[in-house]
Amino acid sequence: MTRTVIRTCPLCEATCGLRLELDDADRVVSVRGDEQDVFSAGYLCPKGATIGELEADPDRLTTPRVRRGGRLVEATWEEAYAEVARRLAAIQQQHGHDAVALYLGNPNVHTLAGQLYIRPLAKALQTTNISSASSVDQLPKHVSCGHLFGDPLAIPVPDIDRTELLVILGGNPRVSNGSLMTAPDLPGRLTALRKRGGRVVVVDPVRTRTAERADRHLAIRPGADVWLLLAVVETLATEGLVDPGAHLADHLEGVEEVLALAAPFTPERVAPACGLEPEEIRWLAWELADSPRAVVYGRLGTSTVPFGTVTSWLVDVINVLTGNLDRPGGAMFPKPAHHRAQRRPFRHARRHSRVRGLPEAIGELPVAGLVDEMVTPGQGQVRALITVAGNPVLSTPDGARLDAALAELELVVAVDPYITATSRHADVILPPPAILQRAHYDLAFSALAVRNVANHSPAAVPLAPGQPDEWEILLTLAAIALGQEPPIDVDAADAFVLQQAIAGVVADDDARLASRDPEELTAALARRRGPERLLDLLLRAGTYGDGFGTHPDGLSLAVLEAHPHGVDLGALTPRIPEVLATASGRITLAPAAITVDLERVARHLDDASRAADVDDGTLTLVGRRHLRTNNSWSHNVAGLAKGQQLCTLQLHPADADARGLADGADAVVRSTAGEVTATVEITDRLREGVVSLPHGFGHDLGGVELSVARRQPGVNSNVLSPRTEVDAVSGNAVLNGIEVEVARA
Ligand SMILES: Nc1nc2c(c(=O)[nH]1)N[C@H]1C(S)=C(S)[C@@H](COP(=O)(O)OP(=O)(O)OC[C@H]3O[C@@H](n4cnc5c(=O)[nH]c(N)nc54)[C@H](O)[C@@H]3O)O[C@H]1N2
Ligand SMILES: Nc1nc2c(c(=O)[nH]1)N[C@H]1C(S)=C(S)[C@@H](COP(=O)(O)OP(=O)(O)OC[C@H]3O[C@@H](n4cnc5c(=O)[nH]c(N)nc54)[C@H](O)[C@@H]3O)O[C@H]1N2
Ligand code: SF4
Ligand SMILES: [Mo]
Repeated sequence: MTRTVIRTCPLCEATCGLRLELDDADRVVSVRGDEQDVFSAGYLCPKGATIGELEADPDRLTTPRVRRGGRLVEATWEEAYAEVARRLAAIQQQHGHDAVALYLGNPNVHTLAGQLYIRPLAKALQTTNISSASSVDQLPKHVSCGHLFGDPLAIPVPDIDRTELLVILGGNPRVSNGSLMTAPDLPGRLTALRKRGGRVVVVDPVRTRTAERADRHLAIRPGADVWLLLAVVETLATEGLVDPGAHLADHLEGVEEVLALAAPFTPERVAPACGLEPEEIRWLAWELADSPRAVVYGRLGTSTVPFGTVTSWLVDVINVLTGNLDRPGGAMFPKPAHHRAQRRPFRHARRHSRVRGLPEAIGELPVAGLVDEMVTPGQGQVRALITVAGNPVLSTPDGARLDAALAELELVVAVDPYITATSRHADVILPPPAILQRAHYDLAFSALAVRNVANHSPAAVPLAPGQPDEWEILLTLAAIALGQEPPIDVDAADAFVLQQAIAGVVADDDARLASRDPEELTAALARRRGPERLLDLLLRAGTYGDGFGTHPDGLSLAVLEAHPHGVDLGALTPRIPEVLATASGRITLAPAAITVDLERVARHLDDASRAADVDDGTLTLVGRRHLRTNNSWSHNVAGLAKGQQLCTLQLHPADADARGLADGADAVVRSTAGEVTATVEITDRLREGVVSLPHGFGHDLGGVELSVARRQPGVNSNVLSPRTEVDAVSGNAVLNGIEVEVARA
């Protein structure tokens, strides 16, 4: 006998609906795309298709590990928590709270535990040393939107289903399935866009899958988008093409200032540094101005670069100047179902990291500075690290140095299902349950989706007796961090979290539950616990919510449970007035915190223009993703690995020739940070002078327990990323556009 389970795939931002068949032992026997899913309509990628294999992976931990005599041995939950309590308290007492750092990895944005219970843990730790995968990813976008719109989470997304021109910079959605743009079946949506007469332009040093199926590909030099976009603004200004539209008239300031700032960046001046023709740049500006509905979209290749924040800002500046912000077919703000607290005007750099003075943003410090906090003695030196769903040794800059620093820490605790390059250093590993054992709702991605959608997946498989859910692990750690002795009363801790959440919604004038009686709400939520109870509250308090009775047709978790394929809340609608949280109440198009960096932008332009004329033998390294990978943790799924070597150093034929490198040969790649030896793959997809290596590999370090991944371990590309190279405004790591030398091994 099998049973059918409908749930959302949590593996990437696309949020596809899955239709799983489970046997009597709760094993996944088949996976299909859920054709009735209101958003994904049956789409499925290879990762979703192999989710059963991931769930059944024998290397996935189901019980904690504790280090005894140098080895990570199995332990009970009681033993593991006791070990954390004993050692954490000692470090906090002796060295203070900042001695314990917290690193939060990418899957936290894909779990309810990560979205709802990290904050209590972070607060309980009382440390300023909090970093996350955001600062090797989209932090510049949070900072630019924070300054533009007053809210770092107000990120406009391309209205891909209605646009007529989509300009993609530094993104490869046909492979990544989209990011900061939740849209299941992006390949299908891009094809549909072109079928209805729309066009896709891709700006990327590599002829990616997305680029080869686009109407035009501009093979820019890595890191040069900032100049390209400034020249687009300059062209719009000099040719009288600036027209933000009447809909923004009362909500916008700083246009003239931006135009003045862009004036020096003419297409002629920036073209050599961009590696493009001035006419190509003008063409792009004209197309954006001419198309009735157009949108510029920038992703990883515009973010993990030296001018990540300025570039991310310019993307939205151009959407504003061409009249495409907050308009159908342009860049629009999703309206998710859950309640979000009202924001005060965004501020960043409220404090700085101890050693390198890197700025705080969205409550965290850039992870590029973490290793320095560990190895530099002094008050506040980091002596312990807690990772939750992260693998910073493979994902963050200067991986080898971080790896060495982790080995020296007094305590490492990893909340992770695997023994990875990072968690191999752990003294205690606390494994979360499998995906199907947990409830799932996309709090993060419903706020980035190209349609307003709500979709909940209850747990499909029970937890084992005594096995905690991930939110219980996080709350237990929080209580331990506050000095409580395990066993921890998780329900009591959770009651406190709920009271805080209720206090937040009743105090919010805009929430459906403003001024309601907290006790009444608590009573109404009594039959649930944990993240589902919080989620129910947030849904009922949200703009589509039932308000606990005031809007009987509104949403609640019960409504979503009755709609396993999701609830479609419609196409995106204009909503700029309610989005804006700036001090002036307007879009601040020329925020000083960002424009201050333009002086550096100009200086680097002159350097880059000069460098464009000389060939000093160095190459520029960029990253890439593959349809069958998910950062560092998909490589243990045999059905995805399929024996094919994915971690190759791609090189243009001319660059390979110049170095006497043949396809399949070993090449040494060297940067100022380190060196790796990788297998050469020659391809003319790359712009000459550019080489590419994917990240997330390097699974052959001692102690890593990933038996499938170890067979094709690949190399850690982040050994090459210098931790000293960051986007100055946000502190985000530079992972694309790294200078390297390549030679025969
Ligand atoms: N050179 C280079 N470096 C990059 C990038 C690049 O393009 N180039 N990309 C960057 C980007 S965009 C990102 S987001 C980061 C990712 O950086 P990280 O988040 O640090 O790395 P991941 O590989 O996503 O590791 C996720 C970890 O979480 C564990 N995990 C999976 N599911 C769960 C769960 O439900 N709960 C818990 N507790 N753990 C879980 C996995 O076993 C794995 O160890 O890497 C960045 N690094
Ligand atoms: N299959 C798969 N899907 C994934 C992931 C995965 O690991 N595998 N990871 C997920 C995560 S965490 C994220 S954040 C997203 C990322 O989603 P995307 O940003 O769409 O993915 P990338 O493939 O990293 O695309 C970055 C592109 O930028 C280009 N690039 C590099 N430098 C520059 C530059 O200076 N300028 C320009 N214009 N382009 C440049 C690269 O050649 C590359 O094509 O993908 C998500 N989806
Ligand atoms: S595209 Fe993303 S969400 Fe959809 S099946 Fe693949 S991994 Fe899952
Ligand atoms: Mo990411």
